[in-house]
Amino acid sequence: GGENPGKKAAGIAAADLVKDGMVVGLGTGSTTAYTIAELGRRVREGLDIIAVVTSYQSEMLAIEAGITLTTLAEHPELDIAIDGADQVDSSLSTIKGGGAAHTREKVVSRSAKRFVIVADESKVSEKLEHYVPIEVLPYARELVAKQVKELGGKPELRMAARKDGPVITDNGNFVIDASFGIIDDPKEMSAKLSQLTGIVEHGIFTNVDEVYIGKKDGSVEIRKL
Ligand code: DER
Repeated sequence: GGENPGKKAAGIAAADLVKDGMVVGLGTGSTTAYTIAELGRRVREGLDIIAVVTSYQSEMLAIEAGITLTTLAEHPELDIAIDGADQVDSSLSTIKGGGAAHTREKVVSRSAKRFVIVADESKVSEKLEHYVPIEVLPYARELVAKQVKELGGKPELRMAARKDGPVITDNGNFVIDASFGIIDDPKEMSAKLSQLTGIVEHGIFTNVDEVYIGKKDGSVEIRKL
């Protein structure tokens, strides 16, 4: 709860990348929420854009902001995608999925010419060590857990906070959070996780073009590959 000056600064700054005529991918989470609100303000002042969302959360925020929505089917090529992160390392490799939205987020990020992460400085780490969210078919949850253990990870089925039982994603699946400790080679880990049988998508993103890092004092550091 409460405003986070770093998230707000990063989220608003990234809105400057969105120009008239663009088709924008809108990510999920509390940092991107600032971007969505800012884009809504600029749309009211005449900015001409349409957007594709990545979750019910971003859809509700975009509708509230008055941003015209379209679908990925109608606009498979996006000009830019802006999204949050759980952790970003020094090579801009990123872990996402804290909001259980990473499957559509990854589809949108891969559909965009430019993929920008917005985050406060608490998300930045030399190496990735945050657990890796994995969207799994409920039917395959035990098989995925076993395979995660075989990779040296510790799997934990994500239970809901305000619903009995597990979190259910916007796609109707479960999430297993896999702790691996420090991930020295995110590309290698990403490839290994993509091989697992029964997963829908994992939360390691190695396709980030730039990161807007918001600081407590409201300043923003931009890191590019
Ligand atoms: O699920 C995600 O990857 C979201 O982008 C989310 O984890 C970002 O978190 P935030 O609320 O701190 O922006």
